Amino acid sequence: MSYVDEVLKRVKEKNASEPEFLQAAEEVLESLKPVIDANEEKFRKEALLERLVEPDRQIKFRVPWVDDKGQVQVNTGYRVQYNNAIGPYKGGLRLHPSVNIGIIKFLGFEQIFKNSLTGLPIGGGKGGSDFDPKGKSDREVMAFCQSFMTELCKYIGADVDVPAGDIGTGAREIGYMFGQYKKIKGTYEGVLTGKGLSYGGSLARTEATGYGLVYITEELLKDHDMDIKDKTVVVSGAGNVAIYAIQKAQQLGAKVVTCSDSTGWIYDPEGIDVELLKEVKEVKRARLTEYAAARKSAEYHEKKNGEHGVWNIKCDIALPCATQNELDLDDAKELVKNGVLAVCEGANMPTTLDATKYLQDNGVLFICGKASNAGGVATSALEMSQNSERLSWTFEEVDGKLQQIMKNIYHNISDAAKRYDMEGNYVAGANIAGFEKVADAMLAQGVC
Ligand code: NDP
Ligand code: 2IT
Repeated sequence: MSYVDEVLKRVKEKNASEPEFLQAAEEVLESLKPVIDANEEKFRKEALLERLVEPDRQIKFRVPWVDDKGQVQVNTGYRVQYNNAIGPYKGGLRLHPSVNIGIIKFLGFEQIFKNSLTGLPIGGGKGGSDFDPKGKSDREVMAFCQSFMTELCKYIGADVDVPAGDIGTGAREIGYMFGQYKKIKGTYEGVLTGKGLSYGGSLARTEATGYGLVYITEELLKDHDMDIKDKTVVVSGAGNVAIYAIQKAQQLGAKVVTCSDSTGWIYDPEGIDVELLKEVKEVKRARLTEYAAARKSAEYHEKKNGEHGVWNIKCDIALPCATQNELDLDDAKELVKNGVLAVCEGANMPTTLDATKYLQDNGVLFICGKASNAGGVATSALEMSQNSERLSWTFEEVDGKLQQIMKNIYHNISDAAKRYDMEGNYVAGANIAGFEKVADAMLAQGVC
């Protein structure tokens, strides 16, 4: 049995109750086969893959807090510090009722390769809690965040591990967590990214993931003699990534006709009104029914079981920006039937493995999240640089660096795929290019 198959078999036996982690591990290890096969003896002796799939440590803790009725609530908090071969652990905090250790591990594992692809010195980690911020008062969210940070602060630091936002964690939550860290530790340091602009945040971090996604999509199309201008785009999600992907795609002349949230989706043939969407989601924290109520051209569709809505709309480009496994094989078939040219992932692992294969087999240009959504964490690393030098760069400066980083990522993953005779396979290219730097650093640092 090959070294990769051997390790995959063991990973499956050891982590049978963690389907999302297994999915991520399978995708990465399978596509590393040509690289590993070429160095099999050395990598096996060094147990490189065994060390890569096992996190440095997993921290799990109780998060007690008091709700507005005076009732004590208890959630579970997690931080998985996966790999710090190339820099301090870096990755977001997800607050969603579906969070469990398998989900945090899949996200942390992906983060290792994504962070490597940015070209910046950041290792991989992820955390979060099964806390649901939806429907909670600001005071309840603050109580949760303070309790969460009271424990988490023991394990993080500007040179150790630097968390940030993810699903359910935005500027409000980061602010409460930063305040609590500062109060307990007594130091003012860049321990979190995605901070507000008045206390060390970076301009363009809010926009970075969505903008970066569109920049890499543009570069992909350009490389295939196409242009994003006048293309019809479908987007899923209506959160941080989706909103700024819609905004940038529209600025570049595309027409974005959908968005979605956890309860329903919008089809707006005249193009999504991004200012209205921001008002509904960022200011009111309301459902998309409010968008439809305020906009004549918009149709609202309630989400039905097993149906993902937006992928049935005819488009040139699809940008999944909500959550994992939201685009399955049926959706991929529908997209191909409707002539989709490119699918680029804004979310982490939104496309199932069989859907990915179907899209690739049918000639659709496909970039996986660890490359295409890396603009967020890359800009977080730029926030860390600004904090270290105690300076703030202009929006144009940060946005310019982001554009260059996304272009570099595209060309690096494209070149890596070509080097292993898999031209156009950007999934393999991303995994290989991300892996090479981490593997080199791990081998140089000895057995640790
Ligand atoms: P937000 O919480 O801002 O938005 C998530 C959006 O997805 C919401 O509109 C939410 O609906 C919708 N959604 C639909 N179904 C689900 C579900 N089952 N679970 C959770 N959300 C659902 O998160 P982000 O925009 O920050 O993140 C979106 C994706 O992008 C995630 O996969 C995240 O890991 C990834 N990502 C985020 C980065 C960042 O910088 N924020 C960077 C790189 C990747 P509703 O409004 O009803 O909650
Ligand atoms: O998935 C991701 O890359 C993020 N949620 C952003 C992480 C970060 O540290 O900015």
